[in-house]
Amino acid sequence: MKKIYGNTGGLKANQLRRLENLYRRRIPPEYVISFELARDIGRLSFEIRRQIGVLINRRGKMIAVIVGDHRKIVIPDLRDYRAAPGRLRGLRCLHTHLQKEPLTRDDLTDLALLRLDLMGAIPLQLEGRIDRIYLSHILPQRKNNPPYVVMPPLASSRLNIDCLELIRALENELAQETALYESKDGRERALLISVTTASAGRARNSLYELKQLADSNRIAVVGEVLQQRKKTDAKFLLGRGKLEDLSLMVLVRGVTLLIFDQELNPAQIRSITDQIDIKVIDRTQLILDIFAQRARSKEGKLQVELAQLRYMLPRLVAKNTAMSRLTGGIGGRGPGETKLEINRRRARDRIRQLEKALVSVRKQRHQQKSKRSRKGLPVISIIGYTNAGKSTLLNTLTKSQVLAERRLFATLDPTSRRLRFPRDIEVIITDTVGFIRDLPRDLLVAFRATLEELESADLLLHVIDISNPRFQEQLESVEAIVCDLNLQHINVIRVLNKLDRLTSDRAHILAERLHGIPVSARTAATLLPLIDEMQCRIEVIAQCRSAAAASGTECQPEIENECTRVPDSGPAWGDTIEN
Ligand SMILES: Nc1nc2c(ncn2[C@@H]2O[C@H](COP(=O)(O)OP(=O)(O)OP(=O)(O)O)[C@@H](O)[C@H]2O)c(=O)[nH]1
Ligand SMILES: [Mg+2]
Repeated sequence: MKKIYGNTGGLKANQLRRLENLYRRRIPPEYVISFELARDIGRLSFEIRRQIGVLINRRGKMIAVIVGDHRKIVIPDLRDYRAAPGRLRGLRCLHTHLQKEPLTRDDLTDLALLRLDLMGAIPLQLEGRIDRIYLSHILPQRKNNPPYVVMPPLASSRLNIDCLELIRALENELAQETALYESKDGRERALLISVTTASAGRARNSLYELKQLADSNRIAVVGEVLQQRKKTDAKFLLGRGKLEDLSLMVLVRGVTLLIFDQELNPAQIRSITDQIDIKVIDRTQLILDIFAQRARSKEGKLQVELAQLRYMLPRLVAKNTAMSRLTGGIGGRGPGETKLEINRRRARDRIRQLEKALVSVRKQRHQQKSKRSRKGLPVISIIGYTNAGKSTLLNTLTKSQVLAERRLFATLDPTSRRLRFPRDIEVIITDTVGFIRDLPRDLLVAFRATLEELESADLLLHVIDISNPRFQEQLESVEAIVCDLNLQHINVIRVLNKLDRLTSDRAHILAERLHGIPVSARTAATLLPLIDEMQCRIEVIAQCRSAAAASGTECQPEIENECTRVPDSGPAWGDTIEN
């Protein structure tokens, strides 16, 4: 027995049988629907006073028979008929309209959202007779608004419209359009979306950072959508109209992934994926994914997988299909071994397993750490927003070759180097993972190894990229994380980096305002005032320590900003260095 979808309650046995018989009908490929079929559906629909809809594939086979109410039908889940990027669904929908009305807004929205080949309405005339059909199709041209056209009404005697040819022509046009956006390298093609109550400026800045994160993850960004709302809707993040636009962009630009700048709750993810059949992730998941790819140490890898699973667990909705879309990770990379079809129970088991594994890895690390001697050398840790130039600073200071790149989170695992100051003081200097605004809590925990190193630092160098228009916000984020990690008792020098990108006046003003030392981490000569300052602070700390050791008390050097001075003639200020 074939399933009749929708509102079949109260129908008589013979009506149900006639509905079921519709599955036996075949439509010749050149016809949008045969006159006989349209006529029979019309009669039955008139009789039961409900709309009747049919979904027909390109071979003219009946895929679904749907019964609605007097105003609408609800198209069933079409996930088994996935549309490839840049293609239509391969199904057309035709349904009756009892009030003789032409295509409604809902019909056209469904056409666009579901990427149907065609959407048609069969208005019923007197006694359920039919005399015409309204048809519409997607119009795959850029800058086209709305994204569909309604064709002139078709007389019921002229339903031979070379239907298959029409659909093929549409898809060809679509393919040409998509080719404009196509990337041949198999990268994910993402649309970045921000739905926000924040100011446009703030939202744009945030989207810009999201783009950098996507770039860092080798994702091709094919478009950005910003929607400002008075207040956000807990259930539907986006309005239906916006979803419709998105759906078309997905279609035309061959988008494979939607990335939201805002954290999505499970209901929101569901409401989006119910409408657009595509992988959806948010900023946190993007960051987690970057970390998953870059983590090198065993502990780092375990931590990131744990963070990913913990983040996803509440988002694993009951439906299996949605799960696979959510947990696929980017580019089909699932977290660790657990690939696509992961379910809650397995996720929980894996979480427990990871937690256990971590305990033992940590134990080992602590044992090794106690073996590794620092010979009592003072430790300076470089911290700062991602991409601020921390690794570059470490390299220039210690003449080493730590990876420094124009991508976010180039560094994940900490690196330590020895550094000897001119006044013959030796220190250990460590480079750390970069911070970022709204760093997911689980990730902070994930980098405990790095962050534990920070706890034992004697001095923090907070590197700030003052050439970045958002440096103030970044500085505040880093300081908030420093407080969060309980590190505020450690002495900090603010290092104002990339001064080569600023005029010397501007650098001077910022140095005064922020009580920091301007440098260009790429150029050794600009680091002299910083080295001076570091030496000065370390000396004070060393003195304090030896005094404390002698008296058996704890060393609490009160040197906050004591040594900080703005160099009046820093070398090479304002010199431009090639990027
Ligand atoms: N113009 C200029 N660019 C710089 C300077 N210092 C670093 N950069 C560039 O900034 C980018 C990021 O530098 P990194 O040293 O990798 O930054 P990071 O803070 O270690 O970044 P993550 O490890 O990703 O958190 C690289 O392209 C550097 O070449 C500078 O003084 N001037
Ligand atoms: Mg780095």
